[in-house]
Amino acid sequence: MLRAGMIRQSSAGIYSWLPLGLRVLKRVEQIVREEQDRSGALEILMPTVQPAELWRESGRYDDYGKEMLRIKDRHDREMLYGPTNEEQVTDIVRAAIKSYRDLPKNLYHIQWKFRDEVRPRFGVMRGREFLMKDNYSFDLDAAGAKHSYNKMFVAYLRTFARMGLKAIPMRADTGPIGGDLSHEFHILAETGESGVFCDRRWLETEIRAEAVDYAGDLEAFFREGTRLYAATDDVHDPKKCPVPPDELITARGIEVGQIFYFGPKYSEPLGAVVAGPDGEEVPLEMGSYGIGVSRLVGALIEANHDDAGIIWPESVAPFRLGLINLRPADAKCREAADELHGKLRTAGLDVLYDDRDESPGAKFAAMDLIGLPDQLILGPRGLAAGTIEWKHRRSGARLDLPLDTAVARFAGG
Ligand code: 5CA
Repeated sequence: MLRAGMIRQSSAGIYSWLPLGLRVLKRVEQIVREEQDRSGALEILMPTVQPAELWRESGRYDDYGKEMLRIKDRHDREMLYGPTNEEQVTDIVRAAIKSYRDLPKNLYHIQWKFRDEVRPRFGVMRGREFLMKDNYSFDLDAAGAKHSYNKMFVAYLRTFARMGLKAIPMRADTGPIGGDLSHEFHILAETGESGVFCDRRWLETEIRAEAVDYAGDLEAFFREGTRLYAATDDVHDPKKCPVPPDELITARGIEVGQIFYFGPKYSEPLGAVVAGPDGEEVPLEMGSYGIGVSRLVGALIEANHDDAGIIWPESVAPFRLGLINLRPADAKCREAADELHGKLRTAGLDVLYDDRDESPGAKFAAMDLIGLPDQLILGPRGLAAGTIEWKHRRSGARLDLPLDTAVARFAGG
């Protein structure tokens, strides 16, 4: 990411997102958003800086430890840079929702978080400041809360599949968020930070972004998605593992999301209650669900690269096409490349146009490193023959196309 000019480090675990990196981050964010919206979750935006009082109400102000960045404002009021938002969202809901008739609700935001990690590393994979999608579900009872959990289970599988990622749902520990039901979604990768265990059959199992009726019963879908054993090393117990050792894979994983069900853990201490159908007040049943949006950018590269650089899946690529003008100093080449660039853009294609005064070799290397799905390469020889070279980044396939068919080839497909 550094070499491709996507990000620049500001301090340990804190990065600026440069034009190319930001485009990918926004595309990842948009896929996450669309799948949240499709599931019926509502987007909000909560602040990054939160008052300490809220966290005192839940008891987490003291429990959270050094990972929480604590700050004081000019009036000496204790504040914090949010590492997560359970308290904040519960505060919103306790003020707004008083009756079971307003349930269920699922609120999400895509907002920067800060965790003062002991060892920030692997760039955006474990940062201190990072972008997370986090949402919070509110239900009247445990059955409703499980349905909300299942919805997110499905939405997560769809989200990652749309990015071309195979993220395996694994039983996981709940850590400082709490509760007793949790799954982490892991992409298997040698560079992954987490130790994971799973049934060998996961390797051949395809995860599809199926269309699902979120109002219907999702339990069958959940059971199917958890049929094969998969667990993180925090909860994996060799003595209790149902998979025989020779059918079990020990691997590394990148955790791109985690979902939690924790019932009334926050609603009870914060007094987020609703009147049930019989008029009795009950604390809300809650769950929370996170996706590491900025981490996903790194995870996508881990899953899609070769020695020359990144190979973006089309769904998240910063630009659909790269256009290289091999000879910008040549008037004919410049005219033809400028004209093609204009036509491609008019056809609605995102094009990265390299008309720099650099050697062809440097341009090829940069374009491969940046990893756009397709490249169009225009030079004097091709131009004389009325052709342009097309290179498919992933397969490496090259083909000379008639220049006048180049736009039609990529527009609308
Ligand atoms: N409140 C819950 C769910 S919303 C929560 O905070 N869950 S979490 O701790 O599991 O974080 C959600 C996701 O954020 C993780 O699955 C991971 O993908 C991402 N994440 C967590 N810590 C970092 C970090 N230091 N750098 C980058 N991404 C991170």
